[in-house]
Amino acid sequence: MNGQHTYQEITTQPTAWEDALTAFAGIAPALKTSWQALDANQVLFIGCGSTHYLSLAAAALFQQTTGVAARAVPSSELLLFDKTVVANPAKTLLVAISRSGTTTETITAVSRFKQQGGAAVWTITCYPDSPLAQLSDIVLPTVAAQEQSVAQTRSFASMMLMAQALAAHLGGEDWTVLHDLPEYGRTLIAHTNAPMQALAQRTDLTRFTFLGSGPQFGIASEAMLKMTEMSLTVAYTFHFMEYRHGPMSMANPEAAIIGLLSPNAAAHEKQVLAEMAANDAVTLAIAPGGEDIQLPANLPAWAYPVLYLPPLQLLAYHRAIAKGLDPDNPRNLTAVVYLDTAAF
Ligand code: F1P
Repeated sequence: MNGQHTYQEITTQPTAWEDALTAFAGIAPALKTSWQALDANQVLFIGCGSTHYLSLAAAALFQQTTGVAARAVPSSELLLFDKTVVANPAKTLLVAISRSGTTTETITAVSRFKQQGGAAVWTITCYPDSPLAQLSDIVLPTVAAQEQSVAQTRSFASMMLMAQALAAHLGGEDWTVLHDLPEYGRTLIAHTNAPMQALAQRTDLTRFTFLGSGPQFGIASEAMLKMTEMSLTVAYTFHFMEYRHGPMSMANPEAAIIGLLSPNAAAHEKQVLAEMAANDAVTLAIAPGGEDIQLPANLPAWAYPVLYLPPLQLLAYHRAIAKGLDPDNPRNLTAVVYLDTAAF
């Protein structure tokens, strides 16, 4: 049956989330001590594909909670344009995110950063014995999230949750609030599977646009990549307020516009969706405390990013199945991209 690994990995992911939080609890004290000793003035998050998009969300959260400048770039940017992304390696913490821990661009970028005197390298990965982990000063492991499917689902969510715990903890917040999320995840999967299948099966919808801002932009980007990888459907990502500046020319009855509403800018974000619905686009809001897909209300902002993922992953999965495709083996893709390191 098509997509059996993907479906199983999406629907069981809250258990992997619990494993990630258990692992985090074991290393939380050392992380705080190492962070304080580093005295970094920049934190750079890197990854490739899905894990680049994870890095975008992680960097936004990290700066928001710690007040330290944080940004995210694809591993290839650090590799090929290092002077555009790192001002002072000796004051920079590099956080590498990689499901496999074997992606050539990420490993090579980390090695180069260390050669340049980078202050420290921390890695979030599903494989704590991987080559990337061996290059790192600290590893944040999400072992239970290892998966068979090429498309990242529970691995992404578990690594995202690890990044959320890291941002909260180093920002002086009570990260243990996150222990409530696996149960919220189970409820979301149970409640959204059928409506996401119905939306995915709408053959009148030919394009999917995902809108997100702040930490949600990285999650919206991952939703776009899942829809692209798994179902070969045209998908776009924009910051909410950017959609009016050109892309909304595509808002019409063939367009599905999925808004990842934030805890703190929802009024502005809802207005964008309302304008697109007025152009006869099909809109759907995933929102803390309300709208079409309801997330729990009153959580701290840094708790939300992982919660948007289950419905968005289910949407992409069901779209692939509706098109007779196998999301376990997306066309042209392999689980890891290996390149000739001699080329760099
Ligand atoms: C990075 C990556 C994935 C992508 C595909 C190919 O892998 O680009 O993000 O979805 O599976 O590899 P990793 O460094 O996170 O293992």
